[in-house]
Amino acid sequence: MKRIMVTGALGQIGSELIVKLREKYGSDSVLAVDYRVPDKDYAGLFELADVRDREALDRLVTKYKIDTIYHLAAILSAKGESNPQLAFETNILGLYNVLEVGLKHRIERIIVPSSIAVFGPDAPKENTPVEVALQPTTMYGITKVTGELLGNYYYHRFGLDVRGVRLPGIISSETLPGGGTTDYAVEMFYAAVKGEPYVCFVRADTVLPMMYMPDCIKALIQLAEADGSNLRYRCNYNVTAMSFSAGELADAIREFIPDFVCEFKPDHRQKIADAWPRSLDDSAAREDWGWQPDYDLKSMTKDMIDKLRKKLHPSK
Ligand code: NAD
Ligand code: AKB
Repeated sequence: MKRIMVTGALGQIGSELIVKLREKYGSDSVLAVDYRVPDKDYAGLFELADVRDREALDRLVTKYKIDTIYHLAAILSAKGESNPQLAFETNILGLYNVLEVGLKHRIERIIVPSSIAVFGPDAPKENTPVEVALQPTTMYGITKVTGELLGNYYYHRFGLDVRGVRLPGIISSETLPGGGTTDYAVEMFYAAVKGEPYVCFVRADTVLPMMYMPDCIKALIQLAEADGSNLRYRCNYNVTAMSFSAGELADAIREFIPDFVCEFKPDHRQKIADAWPRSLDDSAAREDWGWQPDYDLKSMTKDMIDKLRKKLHPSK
């Protein structure tokens, strides 16, 4: 029986990853951990812990005999720029604690998502390769580069099986995003389905790589289960599904909700978006562990709108 712990389990990705892992491995095999108190109707194993507290993590790994950790607890790009010290402590010290506890208990596998935020403004914008100089200009990006390097180090130095993908912006209907630069893509859908206008915080011509949540969950679990001997990289696989501009997203939504009104008023987050790639080369993930996304802009837009209509207007 697998014994999986997911940190940051109440977040945008964690809340949906937990459901999939529980379907796959059984409810009793998956422990959700976060430092926020869940809703009172939260179902399944849950423990409160701060990833900056190594002893707390150690206690949980011992108590539940954990063999696999999906480490998702983090502070994302926009929130990280408003509190860089918190981003450093959470993302770097939190990961260091997870790796040290993993090493102490000889955990079988640790999965740590990285991000397109590892790339800086000097990296090629189109079809950005895995191996390129990483010179991020945000604290979030700096913590993500450090996370990749630490994961690689623990693998090569200690044989700890750490793996990770560089995720693009993730779009989902279940849990709102937690303070990133790509949040506009999710917020646009919510506004459109509520029948409200939306003021987008990046320019209409801002293009970023994106992915729908079912593909994100698929990528994380597929990499976790991949044959390690096929992996050329450990913590820095590029993965992507689609690239579109903020204006193209508004147009795609208008195919289903024709009267949706979207204005574009860039704020401080424009600079972060401008420093990131417009598209990624994810051929290594496709070759090494069979990565293949299921959703494109059109199929994602339809599914997002169907799901949000049911969630926000259940009686219609
Ligand atoms: P999120 O902000 O939605 O959720 C993070 C969760 O971590 C929250 O529930 C928060 O309460 C928890 N958390 C924060 N600090 C903590 C601490 N000290 N101790 C315990 N829990 C803590 O983030 P997400 O979007 O679910 O991202 C998960 C991972 O995926 C992160 O590593 C992020 O960098 C990466 N990622 C996300 C995206 C995206 O678009 N969502 C894109 C690229 C990479
Ligand atoms: C963010 O915008 O910070 C995240 C990410 C791409 O890492 N969504």
